[in-house]
Amino acid sequence: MRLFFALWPDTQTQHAWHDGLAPYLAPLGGRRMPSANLHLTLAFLGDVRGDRMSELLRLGDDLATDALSLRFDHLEYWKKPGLVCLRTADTPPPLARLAGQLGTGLDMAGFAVERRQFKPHVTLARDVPVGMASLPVWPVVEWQVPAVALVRSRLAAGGSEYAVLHEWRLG
Ligand code: 3AM
Repeated sequence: MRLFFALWPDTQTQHAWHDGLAPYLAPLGGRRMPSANLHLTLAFLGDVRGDRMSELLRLGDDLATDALSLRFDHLEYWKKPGLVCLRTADTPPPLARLAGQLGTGLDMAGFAVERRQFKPHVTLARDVPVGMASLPVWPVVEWQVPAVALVRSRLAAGGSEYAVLHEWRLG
């Protein structure tokens, strides 16, 4: 199964982002992500054998669970993947620590994780033909992160479907 670790919003927050940011996205075209899919990926694992689940759960149990709040202040268009995402102004130290701890843990356990620089983002739309360099969001979106989640991704006809398999509460 295809798995990833993510910061996972509660349903109300997903709806607030989806509806609140609609006016910014409407003129750009592309394919809006449904509200239930909105999340911030920490580490994408790809296909994982079912018998390795317990290792991932143990790894999650060892993560720091300090309170984490994020401040998203702009949208970015990433030309190559053709996506528009919600971005934080910077990577706050507790988020860098969490992503680093997760990356190291996965590495040590022998999971193949990406070496690309971690750029915290929430994907809002895909297949966006033409975008913009950066678009400020006002008022800024403040988020008290409720949980880290281990999520399963399934490719369906209408796009990816996500199911949260386990959550670790923060704060
Ligand atoms: O947070 P977003 O939506 O940008 O793009 C996929 C999505 O990220 C990403 O993992 C998240 C859940 O599917 N993803 C999918 N395949 C990937 C890959 N091969 C990938 N990230 C890195 N490498």
